[in-house]
Parts: sequence; C-alpha cells; structure tokens
Amino acid sequence: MSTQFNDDSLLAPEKSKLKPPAMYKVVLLNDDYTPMEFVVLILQQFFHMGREQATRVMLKVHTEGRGICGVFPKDIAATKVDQVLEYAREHQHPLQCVMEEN
Ligand code: TYC
Repeated sequence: MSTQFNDDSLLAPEKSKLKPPAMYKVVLLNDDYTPMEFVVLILQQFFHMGREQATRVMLKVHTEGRGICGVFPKDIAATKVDQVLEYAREHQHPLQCVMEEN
C-alpha cells in the first residue's frame, strides 16, 4: 500500500496579492553655506557611502542643486531625513533634505 503525500510543487502557483512596498528617494538640496566636508561626512555616516562616492554625490548636489542619497521604504527614508536635518541643525548648518516617492 502506498501513501499519498501532499506535494506543494504539484499545485498551481498562486498569484501574490502583496504589492512591493512603495519606495522613497532621499534627496539632498544645495545651499550656499553648508561646508562641503560636512555634507561628505553626512553621506558617509548616514548613507554608508565610501569617501569617493560621498564626494561625487556632494559635488553633484553642489553643481546641479540636488542629488539622491539613496532609495528606501517609507519609514526608513523618513528616519534618514530626520537624522540629517537634526544633525545639520545641531551644527547650525542650513542643509535641507527631503523625501520623494520613487
Ligand atoms: N554649496 C555648498 C558650498 O559651496 C556645498 C554643499 C553641497 C551644500 C551639497 C549643500 O547638499 C549640499 N559650501
């Protein structure tokens, strides 16, 4: 006598009803006063960039007016924006950072 095992692989794959989470860009804005070195340190500290990438992103913001620091789920993007704004405020720099749906 044989046993009939329930083998999932024989069932038709179900369509997932879960949407992937909405993703948000964290965008850094240029200003005339925040020191370049301070922006590079922010990108290293809060966005885990190496010094070269951080310098490239800072220079892009400096020359083009804005630049993307990273793309994250909503709550993480909001936390990053808060961290950057708080750190800049503590150091009395007018650096601005926003999030935008991707
Ligand atoms: N424009 C600033 C300066 O000349 C540097 C800077 C770069 C400021 C990027 C903000 O997000 C920024 N010191």
